[in-house]
Amino acid sequence: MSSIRNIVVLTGAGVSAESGIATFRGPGGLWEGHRFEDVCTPQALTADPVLVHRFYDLRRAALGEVEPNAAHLALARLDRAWPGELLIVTQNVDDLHERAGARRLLHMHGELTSALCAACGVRRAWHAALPPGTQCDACGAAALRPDIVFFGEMPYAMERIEATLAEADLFVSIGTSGAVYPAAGFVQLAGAYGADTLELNLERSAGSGFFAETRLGPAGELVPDWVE
Ligand code: BJW
Repeated sequence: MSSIRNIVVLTGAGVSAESGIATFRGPGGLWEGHRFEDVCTPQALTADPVLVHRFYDLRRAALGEVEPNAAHLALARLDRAWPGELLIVTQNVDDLHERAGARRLLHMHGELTSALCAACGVRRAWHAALPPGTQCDACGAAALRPDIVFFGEMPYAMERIEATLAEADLFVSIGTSGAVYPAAGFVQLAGAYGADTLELNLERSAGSGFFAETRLGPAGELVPDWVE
């Protein structure tokens, strides 16, 4: 990595799989039992707030039963040790990267441990279940909702992510199927700006053909090997 200074790492559900959090599109995926259209759109939240809140309450509660794995810990070590620019962009809404110690981290699809006011945009910590209908204490104009980027909503920090990709020397994608945009397009963007591109995934993904190199295997083995 001698000529590399700026690194962008994109992580997906596969990085948390070995911690026991189900991925979205694999067997036993999170959507089983719930059509994701029923829980992951703004329309679903309006139509059935109790169902949507319960879905995220259960997932939030489950965070207490999982721990960061070797992949999260290796990325946190990289974050602490890397002297150049580094940004870990996670699509995951769990808190395992930060619990492993990563600091240069951005949650582009929101966070289970955060609540969002749809009226004023304030975000606040959400550790215990808040009943549907709990009003925003900052503006009082709307009910707090899970701080999750639903389909059709703009992911967080897109300008910053795109600017960072433009400066990247290396883009590394870990444990994501490449099925959901705009994250699925980051490899092409980074490549077009001249970054080297590496994919670490259990199996070939929808975007594998866009990477200069793909290494296949579990993140808990591949990520420490790459970092060390
Ligand atoms: C392992 C492993 C191990 C397993 N080790 N690996 C038509 C064409 C193009 C786009 C669209 C379209 N129609 C609609 C759209 C846009 C839409 C979209 O992409 N839809 C697709 C379904 C087609 N996107 C959006 O709506 C986004 N917003 C948007 O586009 O705004 C407009 C915009 C315009 C211009 C610029 C920017 C924006 C919002 C997307 C929000 C996604 N939200 C979710 C739900 C979060 C809440 C929740 O958790 O409940 O985010 S969906 C879900 O998918 C979640 C994930 O972050 C995301 C990605 O999934 P991920 O992480 O890749 O998981 P999996 O399960 O798919 O894959 C896991 C991988 O790991 C697999 O490859 C395994 O092999 C691997 N693996 N074990 C290593 N041990």
